[in-house]
Amino acid sequence: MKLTNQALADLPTGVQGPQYDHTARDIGIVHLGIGAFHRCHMAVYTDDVMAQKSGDWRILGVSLRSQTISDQLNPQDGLYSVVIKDSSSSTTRVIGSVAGVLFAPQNPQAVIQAIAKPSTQVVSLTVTEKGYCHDPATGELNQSHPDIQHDLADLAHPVSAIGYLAAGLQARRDADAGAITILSCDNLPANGQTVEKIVTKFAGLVDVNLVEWIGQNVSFPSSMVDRIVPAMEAADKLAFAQRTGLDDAAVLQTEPFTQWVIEDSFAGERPSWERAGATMVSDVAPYEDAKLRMLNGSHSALAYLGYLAGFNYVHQVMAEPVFRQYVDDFMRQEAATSLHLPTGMDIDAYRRELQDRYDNSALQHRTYQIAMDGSQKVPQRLLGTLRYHLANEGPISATCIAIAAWLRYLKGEDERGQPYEVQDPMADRFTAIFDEVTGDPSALVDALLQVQAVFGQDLIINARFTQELTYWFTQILENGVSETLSLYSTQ
Ligand code: CS2
Repeated sequence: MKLTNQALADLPTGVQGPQYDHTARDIGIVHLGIGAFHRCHMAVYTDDVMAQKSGDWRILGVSLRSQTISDQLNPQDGLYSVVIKDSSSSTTRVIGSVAGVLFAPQNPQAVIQAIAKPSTQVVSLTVTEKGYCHDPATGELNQSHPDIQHDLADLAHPVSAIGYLAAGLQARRDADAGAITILSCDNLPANGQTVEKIVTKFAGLVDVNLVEWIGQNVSFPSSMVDRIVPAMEAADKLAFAQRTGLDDAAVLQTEPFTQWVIEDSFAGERPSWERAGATMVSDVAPYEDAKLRMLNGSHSALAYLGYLAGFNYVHQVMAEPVFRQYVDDFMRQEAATSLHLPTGMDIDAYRRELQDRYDNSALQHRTYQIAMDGSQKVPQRLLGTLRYHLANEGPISATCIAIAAWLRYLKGEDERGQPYEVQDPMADRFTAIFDEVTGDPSALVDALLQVQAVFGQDLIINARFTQELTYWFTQILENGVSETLSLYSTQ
């Protein structure tokens, strides 16, 4: 049975449909980058709110690059199933909050007009770190980014999320459609301020008056988002269809855990997400830093070390004692101690909970998936921790091992000599460095640290850091990850 509005009356046992008449609700949110994460996170919170309360908060999804999602969701009336799994149980629900999906390249004006529509109160984003077209080390707009260059020249047909936001806000101003909130839900520090800075900078380059209008009419709250959502594979979809008899091209799977901390500064209306478990605060920064350094930092460490050593999934890496101990040390001794914690947060309990989440073998979360786009992730996941301890003479070995593993991963060949594609917007630059630099490992480290968009200017001149990093990079290169972690554990 194909999943559509009609099928809801007759869902298989064990699959729960929306608990409200979703077809009677209108759109109040435009979401840029409607991938798996958004559909297991904000769309679920919004679905929960609408089940409890009236309000027109359905989401119009926008896909900026891939037509797959619109092709999957539109024939299903926007409906999709979410399977929530841990090692012992699994529950399935159908989400009704997504009204449909626009494939942006097919009709850019439709996206711009949707942002300009008075009933749209929130434009949210999950476009991943690289979607901000910024310099990861500084958070500033990268004006030479090809997508930004394109959008500066032709804002009627944008290609970047930043271009769409600027064009949409311009149209909204011209239509006198009132205040609006831009809500970033990506794993970036101060994501609200970051997108504000980037959009405002871009706006100033195309339409000076727009900058003033944005200042008066648009708010950019920050938010911390958390839920592990592995990419769905064909085999998983097939297994779902066989188990339930439901034909759902857009089914997703995720973990039970979910968290959303939102800065409560909205320019217009918003759904009461707190009713669905979101936490509204005045300052998200302590939550965001804790999540980025503890979860995402350890995730990236596990991904690079684990992938190089031949592990496909996070739970497999966690099952190896020497890796598990390393991750525990990384979090306990270096990430946790670098933080200014949110009031009342029990960081030890948080660490243990993260380890339990990584152990979830039902998720099948690929190390290769997390390893993607390191140049955009490493600064906020690892370098903040590093800089803190360099300034305070704290421990840096575990963080240096994680950075060394990333640099080694950029070689594009694992420890068994198997080549793989390094998926990263800066991959060409890294490949050229590995091709051109010969000599001892320190020459490679030196060349890689010169990539200022990642490392800034301060780290390459810090002798404590360069020596420690070179030491661990050489160990990993010459002796492999497992031996390196064993060596680390004896220190
Ligand atoms: C992961 C994140 O792929 C990655 O880089 O670290 O997507 C992670 O699963 C989420 O941030 C969890 O909230």
